[in-house]
Amino acid sequence: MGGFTRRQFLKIGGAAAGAAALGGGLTTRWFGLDGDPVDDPGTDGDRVVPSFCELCFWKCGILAHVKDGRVTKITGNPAHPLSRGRLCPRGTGGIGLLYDPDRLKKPMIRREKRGQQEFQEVSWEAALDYTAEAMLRIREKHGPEAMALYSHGYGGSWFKHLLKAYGSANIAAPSYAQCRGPREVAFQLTFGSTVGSPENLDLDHSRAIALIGSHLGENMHNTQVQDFSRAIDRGASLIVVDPRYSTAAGKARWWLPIKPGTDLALLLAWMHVLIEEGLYDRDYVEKYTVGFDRLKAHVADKTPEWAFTRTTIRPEVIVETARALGGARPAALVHPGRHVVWYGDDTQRSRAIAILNALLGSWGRKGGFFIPQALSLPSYPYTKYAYHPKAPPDAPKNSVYPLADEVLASGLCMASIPGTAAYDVKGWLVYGTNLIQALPQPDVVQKAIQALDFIAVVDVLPMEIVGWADVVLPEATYLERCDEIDAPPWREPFAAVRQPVVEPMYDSKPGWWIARELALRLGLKDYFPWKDSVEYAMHRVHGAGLSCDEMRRTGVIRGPRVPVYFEDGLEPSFATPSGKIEIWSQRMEEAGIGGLPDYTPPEEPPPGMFRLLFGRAPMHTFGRTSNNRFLASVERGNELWLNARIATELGLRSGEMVVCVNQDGVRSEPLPLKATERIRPDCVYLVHGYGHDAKGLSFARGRGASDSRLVTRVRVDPAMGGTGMNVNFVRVERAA
Ligand SMILES: Nc1nc2c(c(=O)[nH]1)N[C@H]1C(S)=C(S)[C@@H](COP(=O)(O)OP(=O)(O)OC[C@H]3O[C@@H](n4cnc5c(=O)[nH]c(N)nc54)[C@H](O)[C@@H]3O)O[C@H]1N2
Ligand SMILES: Nc1nc2c(c(=O)[nH]1)N[C@H]1C(S)=C(S)[C@@H](COP(=O)(O)OP(=O)(O)OC[C@H]3O[C@@H](n4cnc5c(=O)[nH]c(N)nc54)[C@H](O)[C@@H]3O)O[C@H]1N2
Ligand code: SF4
Ligand SMILES: [Mo]
Repeated sequence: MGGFTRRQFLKIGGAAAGAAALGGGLTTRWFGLDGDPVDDPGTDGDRVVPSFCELCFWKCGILAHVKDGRVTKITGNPAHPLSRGRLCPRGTGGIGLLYDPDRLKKPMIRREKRGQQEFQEVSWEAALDYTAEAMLRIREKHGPEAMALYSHGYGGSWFKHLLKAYGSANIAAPSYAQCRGPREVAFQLTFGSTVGSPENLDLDHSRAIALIGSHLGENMHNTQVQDFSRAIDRGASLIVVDPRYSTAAGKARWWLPIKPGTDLALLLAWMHVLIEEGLYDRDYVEKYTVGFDRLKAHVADKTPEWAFTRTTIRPEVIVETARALGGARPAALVHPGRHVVWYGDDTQRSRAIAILNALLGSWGRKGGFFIPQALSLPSYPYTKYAYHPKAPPDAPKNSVYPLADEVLASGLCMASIPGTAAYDVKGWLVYGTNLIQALPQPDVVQKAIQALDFIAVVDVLPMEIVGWADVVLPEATYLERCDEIDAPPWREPFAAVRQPVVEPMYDSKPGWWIARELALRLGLKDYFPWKDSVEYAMHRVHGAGLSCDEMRRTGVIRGPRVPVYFEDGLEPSFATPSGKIEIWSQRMEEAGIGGLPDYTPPEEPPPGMFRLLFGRAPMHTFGRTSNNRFLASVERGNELWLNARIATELGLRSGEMVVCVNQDGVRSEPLPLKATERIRPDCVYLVHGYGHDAKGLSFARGRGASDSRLVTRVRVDPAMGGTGMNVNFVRVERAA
């Protein structure tokens, strides 16, 4: 399938000839979203099946075009509010996953020592019996809580249900403590509501937007990038704060190449200017917030000059950008980011962002944060879980991280090393997460896995984690199965269905089937009373009084529009202890972290070393798409960004192969150098998700370098246990 040019590639899945454009905009194209949105995508296939995407976790509505039993192209469903007739490049590339020749094809059981990647193909019968027996043994010997589920991705719902029925609440995903946890905790503390996914950002109507690292356009969440592009086309002022000149910085009025790890100083100085110059929303602050006076005193000395010495951003730029935000309020938005586990003070930085938005009066306002609304679907009338699960080994009750409101993937991993936590975790069921690349500190992860009694992996590809499994359960891809209904809170309520487009290939099975078969073997039949997931999903749709036929025909049902802004009559309410927006947080104060965010300076890189930073590439989702030949035709590997002047000093040239060696002596795989003015001299940058060493990834293996390997240190957030990962330093050497 190789050999697409970027241009040809971007046409794929885009507008059919003559399709009606709904207002394209130059910037969406510049960011690489596919063609014009279409009303009627047309098809040269036999049929078109609506469903939703799983190439990332945004879940855009898709139309899968099928000819002679094969999926020929995937386009955006015009009726679906998260795609509006468009997909990001990855979404169109789902075919590359479906027809990936390296897919897991049969259940397998480990033959050699754990981690040697040697397996024997077995029947489903044998694999399921083996798994169920191991789970029963663990429950009998150690209690149900000794079994943990790691689950990322939408098909995981069946396994979560299974594990709760089995008796364990130890269910985690790296998308919390390794991703957006601090943000969710901070917004919950401040506004009484998380930002969630998809985020409730009204970028579409914003007149000023500040991005703190969030590299929209490389971070390609479809609707968000569409809205962002529209705001730029309409002339919104864009402020990009990033040590690296990101794709978004290329569209910005101000690029603030901040010294990594010092954002809190900038955020406090912005507050200082907004308050000092009376640019904040006085009415809003008076009516809806508590703690403003304390904040005012707190930031009185956080002048732009003070911040300059920490951030290296010139005072006049700090003042100008603060005025741009203040002048556009309430249609002004400081983006809360998504992957925010950077330096260990991340809940505090996210709180500072939340407070800034409160000063701008943007929560609940047009051009700020809309208040999302969900379509209510009754849950399936299951038997109640008959369990009193033990708190996770590092749960709030055990008081390790007082404000964690989800189980920590890193915590469960730690607890698998015997004797390190309140109790030991002995078994892992891993669904849709490549923990080897997703969790920090590879040596800890390996030690944990080696100590387990049992590990089973449900995946679609032979990723690194699969190589560590005792038993491998090959799942059918999202194009071959039905999952839970998707009805997230959003700008307008909706519910969408995922339905099989084609039959499962090889001997792969849908997750619902695997979970149900395990349940039958675990004596949990009552918890899976339905015949299949379609019956389950349609039961919920029908229960909400919606038409199952319409749902299956169009893929999505949209509820009535309801007010999502305070100015449209939505009654402001904040689910915080005070019932107001908490600028000063009693809970943070009581946790000993401080009721208001405080700046602490980051550790400096040792001489000759650079801070290691990483992020996303528009064509890829982490490492899960690097074996996708369709997507890799555009981006084949990663490069190491290094400041051009530093490269010259080191005698290194663009294009030559280099390796990174971190503070603990860990070496990366070789990768090409990108010497560029677009990054500060004190850090280096690479795209996450490369450097695969799994034997079965015949395409991705050996391409590029893995940042995960170099993240041997973390700084843990004392509020919620997030693992700050931007705290590693590397030397750059010419590859041998
Ligand atoms: N194409 C694509 N899109 C994706 C994903 C994907 O895999 N592929 N993944 C999705 C997921 S799960 C997530 S969580 C998001 C992540 O996307 P974001 O939340 O946007 O990611 P971050 O890792 O926070 O941002 C990386 C950027 O932060 C900058 N940065 C690093 N350190 C600092 C610092 O100290 N200060 C500042 N101001 N900037 C800094 C880096 O230079 C880089 O540009 O992307 C989502 N979108
Ligand atoms: N060093 C470093 N670590 C990071 C990050 C980073 O930038 N750098 N980013 C962090 C962030 S923001 C996040 S959200 C996490 C994400 O980390 P993960 O949760 O690991 O996400 P993915 O890398 O998408 O892993 C997806 C896994 O699911 C499999 N998969 C794909 N589709 C299906 C399916 O339909 N069914 C099943 N059963 N499996 C499927 C893939 O083959 C792959 O093994 O990683 C975090 N960890
Ligand atoms: S943002 Fe892209 S990859 Fe993610 S769900 Fe939407 S189309 Fe799929
Ligand atoms: Mo993430």
